[in-house]
Parts: sequence; structure tokens; C-alpha cells
Amino acid sequence: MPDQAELLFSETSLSGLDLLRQKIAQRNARLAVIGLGYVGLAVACEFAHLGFNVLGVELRPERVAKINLGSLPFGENEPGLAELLAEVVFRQNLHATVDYAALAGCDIILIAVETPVDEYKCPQYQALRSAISNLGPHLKPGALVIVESTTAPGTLQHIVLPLLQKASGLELNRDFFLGNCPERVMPGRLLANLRQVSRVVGGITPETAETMAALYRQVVSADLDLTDCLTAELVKTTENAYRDVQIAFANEVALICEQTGGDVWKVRSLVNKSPHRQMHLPGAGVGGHCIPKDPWLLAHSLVLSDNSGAREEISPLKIIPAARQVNDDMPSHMIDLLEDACAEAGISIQDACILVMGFAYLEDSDDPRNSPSQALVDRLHDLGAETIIHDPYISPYHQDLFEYAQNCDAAVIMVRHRPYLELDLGRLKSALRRPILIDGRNAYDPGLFISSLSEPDPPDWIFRSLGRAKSSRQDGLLPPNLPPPDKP
Ligand code: SAJ
Repeated sequence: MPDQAELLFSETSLSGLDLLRQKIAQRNARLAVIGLGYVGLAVACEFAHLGFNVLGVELRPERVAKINLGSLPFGENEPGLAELLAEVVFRQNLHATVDYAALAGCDIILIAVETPVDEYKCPQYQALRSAISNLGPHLKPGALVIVESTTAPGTLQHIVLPLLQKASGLELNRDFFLGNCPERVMPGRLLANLRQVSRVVGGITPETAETMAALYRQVVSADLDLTDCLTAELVKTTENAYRDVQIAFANEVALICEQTGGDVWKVRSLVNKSPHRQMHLPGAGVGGHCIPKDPWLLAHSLVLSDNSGAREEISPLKIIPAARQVNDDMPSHMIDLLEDACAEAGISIQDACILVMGFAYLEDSDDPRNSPSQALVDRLHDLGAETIIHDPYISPYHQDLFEYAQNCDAAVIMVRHRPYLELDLGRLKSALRRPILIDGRNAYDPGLFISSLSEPDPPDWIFRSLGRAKSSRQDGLLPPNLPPPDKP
């Protein structure tokens, strides 16, 4: 039976959350977003658009200045974001600052800072720790803190909470409330995903989760799945580790097909006709701000090891690190294909200049974060090769492709940008010093490059396609050295 203090305590905390829910409903809760990057700026604009008074706290003064002028510091390709930012700044519903002291009057603070991993794949929480340490002294009693950054499972409980209590001198659920709602945005679809993709809402207490849902329901039209903080961390890191493993599987099948004379793209399309199969796309690598990182956050989940409360990490995993290795090795495999093609042309890759087509991490995106093309370029330079990078969406790589090609001995497609799919291949071949093309994204039908066996003339292209043997055919005929498959 709770004593009077506990009753008062629970009533106080409920009245604190009730008060927040009331302010949310009236849209006069003072919101703040710490970290105005891809995630933070979009969510700040979205709530400001609804009429909330939003404060953005951002480290980079130049970014603060641009935002306060209503102009985007990045993400020109984000549909609707530029207009939204201009509108909410004009209406003075969004203001950016570098000054954490401005947080003093805020009722709800979203934290959307980067949570990268270092070269040893260990989580790097400097930005998160800094945000919390700087917020602490200004945290208003009764405020709700929501972490949107992706964190290793256990981080909210074992790192964020103790740090926030220490920095603020306030007590959880009495003086402030804490939860996490990991973002599910995708560059190129920031506002669309924010509005239309379901969110996992993790509260330290169920009442906190309910209050968070009252906030997010204002902008999210999809499901809001209420749970605890640990589950929210596990879901977010798992959903991206799952995708990474799926991609690695597809890449491994591609390597099998190359060696056996198969065509992974035909294999994939037929496999996916089998119920409950969804084989992903093999490719030249896995980039971006989520997929290469989140599996490592999952692998660095935190546990309480003994009653002293000391923290340890979970025991080493097998599948998730192995999948990361497969995907991280794909740029090197593109070099294997390049070396083989260069040898056929009688040149060594060390003496070659390679045209790298695509630098963004994703097709028709201008986002180069963790780009597999960077890994390819670094490894080519280690071999002594030179490179010229082209990308139609990224300055300064967006100039004339054919002019770049004139100084190159081979070209490799790293990103399936639409302009490449519509390319005049004859013009490219004429421009290149040697007609070598490596296709890392199934951009082209190999039939365009491989003469049929009935026309013995050697093809004038030296073409390699990820997931296809050198002589694999598009017309269903088996390469001469394999018996026809058993009838199903
Ligand atoms: N890739 C493949 N094969 C595939 C899919 C992707 O090689 O079958 C490569 C891409 O080329 C890219 C990388 O993986 O280099 C990541 O691609 P992605 O499609 O996963 O795009 P991201 O990184 O923007 O992933 C985001 C993630 N969203 C969040 O973390 C909130 C991811 O969970 C989503 O599944 C993805 O968007 C999406 O497609 O919505």
C-alpha cells in the first residue's frame, strides 16, 4: 500500500504529465529540438507549422544563421522542406540558436543529434552526451525529454538517464520525464516519412509514453506503437540490422552466381515468386546514415552485469557482424571485377584512371554519407590507380560525364542514378580510352554488351555485371559449360 508521499508523488507526476498533455492539445507547449540536421530540422519545422513555438538549438553558427533567414542549410532535394522552413521562420514559429540557455522555458525537448560508431564500430555518444550535459542546467521542472537519435539498446536507461539527472539535479518522474521515439526518416522523403511512417514511442513509464503519443499524434498519421524505452531502442536498431543482413544475403548470392555462371537478377526475381520470400537487391555497397551504423549499435547493446549496476556489453554476435563484413567488402569486389576487365584489355589497374559513376549512397539522392564510392576510391588509390568521380546530383562532380570519360580507361557504376539509365552508351564508349564498363547496380541489360554465341566477333565492350558470370546470357541459354537444369 503506497504511503502518502508516494501517492502525492504519483499525483504530482500525473499532474505534471496531465499539464503537458493539456499544453500539447492547446499547442502552446514550448518545444525545443536539439540538433538541426536531417532529422531535427524536419521535425522542428513540422511542429512549428502546426503552430507550436519551436526553438532549435544547433552547434553550427552558420547553420543557425541560414535557418533564421528561412533558408535550408542542406536537403535541397527534400520535397516541401524549403517552403515549410521559409513559412515557419517568417511566422516566427521557429527560431534557431546556439545558446542552450534558451532552453530554460521549454516544456518538451527533442534530442536529434548524431550517434555514429567509430572505426572500431563502437558507439560514439559525444554529441548525445554534450546535448544532455548542456541541457541539464536549463532543464525546466516538469519538462519532457525525448531522444529521437538512434541509440544502442540500454543507452536510455544506463547512460542518458543518469547523465540527465546528474546534469540537471532533477529527479526522474518527479521533476522531469524521459522517453525515446527513434526517427524513421529517409533522405529524399524526410517530411513524407515523418508524417506517414509508424513510430515506436518508448516511455520510461506508460504515462510518459501516452503523453509522447499525444504529441506525435499531431504530426504522424500512421500507427504510434507505445512501449518502453528499451523496446524502442531494440526495434530501431533491429529493423536496420535486419535490412543489412538481407542485403548481405543478396550480395552473397550474387557472388555465388558469378562463380557458377548464374544471373543473380534472374535468380532473385524467381526466388521472390516463392511465397514469403523477399530477396533484396545485390549492389556495389551499403551506405547512408542508418544501415551501416545501426547493426553495430545493436551489437553494442548494454546490460546490467551485476548488482553493482556496472554495465557490460552483450556477448559477441555472429550473423550481424558477418553481414556487415559482406556489405563492406562489396566495393572491393567491384575492384576485383575492374581488375579482371582491365587484364582482358591488357592494362593493369595500377596504371588506369577509373571513372566512378555515382558518389551518393543512394540512387537519385545527393547524400554522400558513408558512400560505398568513397571506399572504392580509397582502395583504388591504395592500388595506385587514379579516379575521376561523377555524380549528377553532387557538386563538384556533376559536370559533363563524357568529358570526364575522355581521361579514363574504365567506368564503374556505383549508384543507379536515373541519368545513367538513360545514358548514350555508344557515346560513353567512344569517350573512354578503353571500352571497359563495370555495372554494380544492374543498371544495364548485359545483352547490350555481350554478343551472342552465334556471332563469334568479340564484343567491343569489356563489360562486367555484379552477380553475373562474364558470359552469362539474358536469353535464358545456359553458358556452354553447364548442363540444363532438372525440370521442376
Ligand atoms: N541497398 C542495397 N540493396 C538493397 C537496399 C539498399 O544495396 O536491397 C543499399 C543502398 O544502395 C544504400 C544502402 O543500402 O547504399 C541503404 O539503402 P536504404 O534503401 O536502406 O536507404 P536508407 O539508408 O536511407 O535507409 C532508410 C532507413 N530508414 C531509417 O533508418 C529510418 C531504412 O530503415 C529504411 O528501410 C529505408 O530508409 C527505406 O527504404 O525506407
